[in-house]
Amino acid sequence: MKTSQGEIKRGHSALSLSTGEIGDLLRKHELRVSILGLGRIGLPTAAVFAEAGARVTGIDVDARVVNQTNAGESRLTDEPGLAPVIKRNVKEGRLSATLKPETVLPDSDFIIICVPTPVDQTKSPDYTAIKAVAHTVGKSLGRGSIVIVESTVGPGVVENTVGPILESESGMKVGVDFGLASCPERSDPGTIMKNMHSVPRIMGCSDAHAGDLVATLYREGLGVEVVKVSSPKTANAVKLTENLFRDVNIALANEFALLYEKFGIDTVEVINACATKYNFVPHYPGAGVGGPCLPSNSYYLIMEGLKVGNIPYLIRLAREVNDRMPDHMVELTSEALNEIGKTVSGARIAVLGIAYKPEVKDIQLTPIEHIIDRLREMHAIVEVYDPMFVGDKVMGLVVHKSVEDAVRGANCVIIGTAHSEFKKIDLSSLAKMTADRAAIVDGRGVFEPADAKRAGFAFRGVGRVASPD
Ligand code: SAJ
Repeated sequence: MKTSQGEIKRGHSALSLSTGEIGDLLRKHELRVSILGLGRIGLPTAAVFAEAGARVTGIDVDARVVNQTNAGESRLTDEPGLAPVIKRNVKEGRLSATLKPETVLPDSDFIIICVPTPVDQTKSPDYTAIKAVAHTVGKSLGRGSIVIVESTVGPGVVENTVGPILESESGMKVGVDFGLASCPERSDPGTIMKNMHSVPRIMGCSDAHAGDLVATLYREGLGVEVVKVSSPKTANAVKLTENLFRDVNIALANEFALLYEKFGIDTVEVINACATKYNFVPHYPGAGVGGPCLPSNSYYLIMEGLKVGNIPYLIRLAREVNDRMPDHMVELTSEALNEIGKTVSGARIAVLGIAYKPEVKDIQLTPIEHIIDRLREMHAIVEVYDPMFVGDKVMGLVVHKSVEDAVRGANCVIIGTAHSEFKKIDLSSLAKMTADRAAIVDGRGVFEPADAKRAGFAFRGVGRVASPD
């Protein structure tokens, strides 16, 4: 329904819609979607729903993000395909952003929460942001709206924390006056726009009809399969299970690596050979596990386990194994330098790659930060290069503009991130740039040990066979 001013006033309550009307309203640009949190997940989510025809308003507390979005720009420069979608939809009036949730939430059909849920220093989940957002939404919640939590939280947090806050602030009842669902984000930073249209979504809602409407929103809006599960807590359990499966298996690969190094066995060779078996899921050893997801997701489950007196063992031990890998990298660096008659103290060490994973401009909980800190404490002279951070000042260091600038005269080169650029490095050329006899410590399986040794480097790699033969 359009008012005389052309502004759409919600002439319907989302809960009163039939699933068949969702597609119609999308095509008529009359479905109103609000996204809380315009970060790595929220901004692409806002963009793709606007592209699907919804009238989307992004809500954030950061004026820079709001202004950038309204200018049709995106600070997520490492998400291919995102910028043009934002630009087009802002220009066509389907995407905007605001600092004032109260101006849009009352008229929103769907309200999608995409705020961060980090863990604090004590490894406890910090739900401050999502609780604050729940209060904000509750205060402006319109009857019939449907709230969707995409943020990763422990099983039960949506039902037992978010829901009661929404009810107390709004005076309304979940499942009666408004809907509440979990549809955890499932995107891989760096390929989010592709994932948004390809990765099936897991959705759990306490109310069947609201759940059907949410499933239809994602199916029609994103064109993805939606797997409906029996409750929000089940959806959150799925998200954590898939991420903790990954963290535990990476830890297992790291445990093999710590062992096979001592046996003179190449762990990467072993894992690649295992991967020829139909039911083996390959994971690889490395310098450590970083990013906004894996290092923290385990603690959401542990926190909920604590509440019921069941503290998981394996996922906690896996975190300990993975968290030990940066220190292992420092040990490997010391060993490699000793092989060429040097010590860490006084050595020039070039760290190639600080991002937590390849091709993303993101150092959240990157294990490389701990490695750099330790090496500097040991009085090494550390230089860094990362193609995603050229010229930036991070971890107290200015990122060089090239591999050559960082490695010139270095006694040791550390590979911290498997950026595709590093896989193209010619090792004999590298040997001419570094100091006379230098070392390589490969934290991400970028080089073959034999190639590094052939180029004259003292070589160590996580899980790899050390030089000399
Ligand atoms: N890592 C290893 N060995 C491996 C794989 C990864 O050491 O075999 C390290 C990476 O270097 C990185 C960390 O683990 O430091 C995390 O890697 P990741 O590939 O899991 O990257 P994330 O954290 O961006 O994971 C996200 C997750 N997506 C969501 O939570 C929605 C994860 O579930 C996905 O599996 C992953 O993207 C993906 O690859 O799609």
